[in-house]
Amino acid sequence: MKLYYSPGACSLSPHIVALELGLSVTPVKTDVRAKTLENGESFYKINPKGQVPTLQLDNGEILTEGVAIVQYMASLKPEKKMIPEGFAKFHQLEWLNFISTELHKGYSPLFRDNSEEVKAAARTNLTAKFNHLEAALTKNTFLMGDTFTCADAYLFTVLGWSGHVKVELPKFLQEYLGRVSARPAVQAALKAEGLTK
Ligand SMILES: N[C@@H](CCC(=O)N[C@@H](CS)C(=O)NCC(=O)O)C(=O)O
Repeated sequence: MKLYYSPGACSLSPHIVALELGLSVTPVKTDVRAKTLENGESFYKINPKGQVPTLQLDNGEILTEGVAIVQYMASLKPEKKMIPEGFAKFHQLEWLNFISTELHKGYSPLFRDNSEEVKAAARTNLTAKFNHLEAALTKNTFLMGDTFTCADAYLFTVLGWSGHVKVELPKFLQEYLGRVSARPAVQAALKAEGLTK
């Protein structure tokens, strides 16, 4: 499989999941602004949306949308329990959707050429959304309890943008980032994307 990624972008989430699962995935660096690959080919040919993450299966089939990609990956190695069993599966989906629609897209205005007023409103909005994470992350090691799941890979990825766009993280989230970043697969994904040495 190939995973089209841009260093540090939301594609870091499936990159972490792939390494946690021990899947054989080749990362393909993509310029999401120019919409090109390193060999000069148009990225639109792979994904007409022009967005990472994009997964290409060995049979050529394409899967887009980070939430779908991480669930597909986790389904290949059910024994790793990165998708919980029973009703907890839907609670993880609840988190993935919250991270995607409320947090990930809540950071988006901060990466654009917006006025300081718009950016300040985005920061206020995110700070309010962080409150919804507090009960889970002060009680548990990870979002779903003691087991690291796909939702943690995604949450770690989006919270990791905070320093770059001047979003202040409460202490419980700083501690959570510390716990997640200590994982060997997370360190390996950061290194593979050239984000750490
Ligand atoms: N709905 C998509 C959004 C993916 C997305 O926003 N990707 C960003 C990087 S974090 C990107 O490719 N941006 C370039 C663009 O939208 O043109 C998903 O959840 O996978």
